[in-house]
Formats: sequence, C-alpha cells, structure tokens
Amino acid sequence: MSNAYIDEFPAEAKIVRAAFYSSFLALALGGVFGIIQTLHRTDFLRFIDSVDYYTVLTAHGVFLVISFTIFFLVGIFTWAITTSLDRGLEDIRFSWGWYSLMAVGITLTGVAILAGFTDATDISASVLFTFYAPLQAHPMFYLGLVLFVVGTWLAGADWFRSWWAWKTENPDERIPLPTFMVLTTMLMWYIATLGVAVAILAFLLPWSLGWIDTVNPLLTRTLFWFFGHPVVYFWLMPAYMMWYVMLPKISGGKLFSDPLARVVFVLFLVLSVPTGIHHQYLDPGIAEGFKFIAMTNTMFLLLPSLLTAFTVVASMEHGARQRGGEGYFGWLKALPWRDPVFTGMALAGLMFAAAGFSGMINAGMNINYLVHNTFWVVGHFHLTVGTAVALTFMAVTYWFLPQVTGRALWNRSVALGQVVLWFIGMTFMSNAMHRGGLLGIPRRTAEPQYEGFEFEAAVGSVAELDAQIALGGVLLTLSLVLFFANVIGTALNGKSDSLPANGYAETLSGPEDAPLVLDNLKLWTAIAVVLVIFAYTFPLLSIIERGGLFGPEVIPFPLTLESVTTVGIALETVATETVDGATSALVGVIR
Ligand code: HAS
Ligand code: CU
Repeated sequence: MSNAYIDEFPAEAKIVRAAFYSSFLALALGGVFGIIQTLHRTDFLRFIDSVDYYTVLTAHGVFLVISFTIFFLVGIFTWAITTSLDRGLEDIRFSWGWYSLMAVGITLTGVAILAGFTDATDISASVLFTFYAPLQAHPMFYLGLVLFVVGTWLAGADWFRSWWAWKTENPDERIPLPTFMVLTTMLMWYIATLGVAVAILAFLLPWSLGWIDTVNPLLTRTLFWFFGHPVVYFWLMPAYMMWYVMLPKISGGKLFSDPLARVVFVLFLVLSVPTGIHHQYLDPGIAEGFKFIAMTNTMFLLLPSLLTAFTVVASMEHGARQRGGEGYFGWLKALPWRDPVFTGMALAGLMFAAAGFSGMINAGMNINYLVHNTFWVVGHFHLTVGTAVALTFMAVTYWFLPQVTGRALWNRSVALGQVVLWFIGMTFMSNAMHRGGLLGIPRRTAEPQYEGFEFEAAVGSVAELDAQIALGGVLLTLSLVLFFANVIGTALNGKSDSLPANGYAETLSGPEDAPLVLDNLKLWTAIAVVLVIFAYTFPLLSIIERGGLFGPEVIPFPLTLESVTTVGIALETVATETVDGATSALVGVIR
C-alpha cells in the first residue's frame, strides 16, 4: 500500500477525479472549437458559415475559461485543503452537492450555446464569454451560469468548514500555506462574483425572460468587469499555488519563503477587484478619473506577480543547487527537464513573464487605445490563461492523475512532448497575434480583412502572420491529442502500488517567520471591501444617474452631447427650411 492521495482520502479522491474529468471534457470541446475558428479566421480551412462564428467563439471561450479552468481548480483546492489540514471533508454528501450543482449549471449553459448551431429550437446563446448586452442569450444560458457560480460558493463554504473544524482542534497553529491560499482566493472570489450575480439576476436574466424590456448596457458591462478582471486571478492563483507548493519540490528543493507567498495572496485578495475598469478604458460614459484610479490599482497589482517571479525562480535555483547545479546560470542545467511536471510548469512560467509585459501594456490608459479590441489582446490572454494557467494545469495533471486514480501515468515521454509542443505552438500563435494586433487586425470577427483595406506590416506580411497562427493552432491541437491520450491511457492502466507519496514542498523560511497579521483574514477582507467601495461607488452611481437602472438611454458623451444636440437640431431646422423653401420655389416654378 502506497501513501498516495487516494489511499489517504479515498472519498475525496473521487470528488477531485470527477472535477478533473469534467474539466478535461470541457478542454476537449473547447479545443475543437479553437482549431475550427483558427483555421476559419486565417482562411486556411473553412467549413462553418461565418454567421456561426460567434457561436463557435462563445463555445470556445465558455468551455475553456469557465468550465475547464474552474472545474480543475476546485479539484486541486479540494486536494490542497485535505492534504494540508490532514483531514477529510466534513460531509462528503455536501461536497457531491456542490459538484453536482456546478455540473448541472454548466450543462445548461453549454446546451444553450450548442443549440445555436441548429434551427430545430429557438435556443441560442451566441453572446461570447463576456455576454455584453445588447447581445442576448436564452435564459437557460444565464440560469446555468448562476447555478455554476453558486456551486463554487458552496465549494468555498465546504473548505471554510474544514478549516474552522481544524482550527478548533489546533487553536495555536498557523494556517497551513496551501489552505491559506485556498481561503484567500475564495474570499476574493466571493467579492468578485457579486458583480456578475447582480448583472445576471437583476438585469440580464429578467431581460432575457421578457420581464423587463431594456437594460443599461454600460451598467451590465461594468458589473461584468467588476467580476471579469478578478476572475483572471481566480484562474491564476491556483496555478500560482502549484508554482509555490509543487514546483520547488519537483525542482529538488524547498519553497524560498512562506511569508512572501502569504503576502502575495493577501495582495491579490485586496487588489484584484478594484481594477476591473481597465477593461473599459474605451467605454464612453465613464469619467477619465475613474479610469485613472483603475489604472493605478492595476499597476499596484503587478507587485504580487513580480514577487512571485522572484520567489518561484529563487526556489527553483535552490532546488537546482541541491541537485549539484553551479554557476550564475549553470544551475539551470541541473533542473529536472525530463520531468513533464517540472518542464510544463517552468515553460508556463516563462511564457507568463512575456504575458505580464503585454498585460502592463494593456493596463496603460493611453497605450491601451492602440491595442484595445485588436488581436493583441487575444495574444495576451492565450499567454496568460491559455498558457500560464492551462499549461500548468496540464503539467500537474501528470502528477495528480496517479494520485487520484491509483494508476501509474501511461507515458511520461508523451507527456514531455505534450508540454513542449504546447510551448512551441503557443509561441507561434501568440506572438503572431500580438503583432497582428499592432497592425490593427481586430479580434472577435470571422472576417478580419476589411474590403478594400490592406493591413501594412512593418516586418513580414499578414499572410505570414496568418500562417504562424494557423500553424500554432495545429500544434496546440496535436498537443491536446497527446494530453488526452495520456489521460485515457492512465485511466485504463492497472492499479499501481508504487506511486509517490502525497505531499508538497517544505519551506526554507516557514510560517514562523511570517507576521501573525498576515493570517488575519477578516482584516484583509475588510480592506478589500473598502477599496471596492471606493473604486466602484461613484462610477456605478454616475452610470445609473445618466443612463438609468434599466437604460436604454445611455448618453455616450455627456459633456459634448448638449452642444451636439443643439447643433444637430439647428442643422435639422436649417435643412428642413431649405428643403421646404426649395420645394415651394420648385412648386411655384412648375405652376
Ligand atoms: Fe490580462 C485583458 C491587464 C494578467 C487574462 N486579460 C485580458 C483578457 C483576458 C486576460 C482573458 O489592463 C481579455 C478579456 C476580454 O475578453 O476582453 N492582465 C493585465 C495585467 C495583468 C494581467 C496588468 N490577464 C492576466 C492574467 C490573465 C489575464 C493572469 C488570466 C489568467 N488584461 C489586462 C488589461 C486587459 C486585459 C488591461 C484589457 C485589454 C483590453 O483593452 O481589452 C498582470 O496581472 C500581469 C502581471 C504579470 C507579471 C509577470 C510576472 C512573471 C512571472 C513569471 C516567473 C517565471 C517563472 C519561470 C516561474 C508581472 C510570475 C522561470 C523559468 C525558468 C526556466 C527560470
Ligand atoms: Cu483585467
């Protein structure tokens, strides 16, 4: 008998496994839509109608950034809580309850999207993952999202419950680091999802049901981004957790600093939400000052990632030196590059360094005007969520699958090839997307080429960019095929009793070095809430004041509008008078 996770926590291992398999199903579906649209957009292979492009894009976005990521992270969070507190979940039926709610929810949402491909029903939801009004989806789409999110809230409650139970038995102990990371992430998530809950329950769902006639699109958009920015950290923080508690161990060493890791997660809790307006720099109707505040907060929010770059690389270096690595850079060679779990995570980190730079560029209010709504942004998020997060999740799958199934990994070389292929494919695709964006090539369209207009490339050509994007997309698809081969191969493998023991990295500087105040979750939550109130009250009030709670008269340029109306009316009067005069003159002539 080994000490794998499934041996320690057989009931919890089933939940984690169910979450992983749900996540992989979404990954497979999302991947299929991904390659369809890459080849369509770049005009290499077209078999869907361009009219269906939004449906494909919605399926790609929702299956990947909502179902794949979130199902996977509830799996690793369950693992993190049980492993680090060394206790099972309080009531496994409750845990199956939240899992089922999430599964039912996303099925409703998914069916609503896929129904858009057939005319057999009226159901459709081709609204993209941002579901901006006035795009409207069938009520089932919104309802499914609500159930899914409520499922994640209950999952969080489950983990908090475990922690409270543990705390009464261990009143004087520090919160174990993985648990600390789960709790801070969930607190951030509770605050963030309030935005989308209000957007859906108060406005979009009633509107889609026909209970209200109109919505104020700027209001629902702003509520979406209240959630839409922090959701990216809901994907990232579990990946960071893996870089902190897994990567150092796999590199052969220890985590450089537990206190610094706590600081990072506290910073994310405090700063993730009051930044959402950086997605709306080009939205008319939000004053520049509010945008400036969002930009300032965003720049502060770089800090936890920069700290992470330092801590994680320092831990890797420590590991490499334990393995005999030497020199300024020579230690890099001593890292376990043949281990797909390591290499996948390291390459994900490397790409995230580039992703961070494109993020900083996005975040600049003025330079954002250059890249907003272009292919650049698509390049940015394929490096962040599409690589830093997705590649980390795939890499750690090779460690987790044996832990939760009790079966050895089917093929390590295929796994290594898979993570490297993802890196290469994404290098081609995201680099070309960034470059394309700088030429002004728009995102979210099946027909990026305007009639009678040529995008001028400073270096190379648009055809070359398209070729790189298509090539990248094909390599990514191949990589996914290899990934699923391993998942299925492992599931079919016989049981193994020589699996590595469950566990995570030790630390060089442990929690005893961390100030106690870091574990004061109430304090950080209170600060986070205050910052959100500061950042959002005035923008929301002014949007409601001008456009009304239910719209529809959103006034785009309040300052110039008055004069525009005056000039408009004056012009109209002059024009009518002229036409009238001309008509009567003409009539006179004819008579
Ligand atoms: Fe972003 C748009 C700004 C991070 C996702 N972002 C998006 C969209 C998505 C997304 C999906 O300010 C598009 C939404 C849509 O559909 O419209 N983003 C940022 C900034 C950051 C950032 C400042 N984004 C993310 C993450 C995402 C994500 C993380 C998903 C997981 N983003 C923006 C802005 C927009 C935007 C604007 C709107 C653009 C527009 O106009 O529409 C920062 O958090 C980035 C900080 C990161 C760093 C990098 C640190 C480096 C590390 C690597 C260490 C290296 C290792 C490896 C471990 C400062 C941690 C070492 C290896 C060895 C071998 C040694
Ligand atoms: Cu953002």
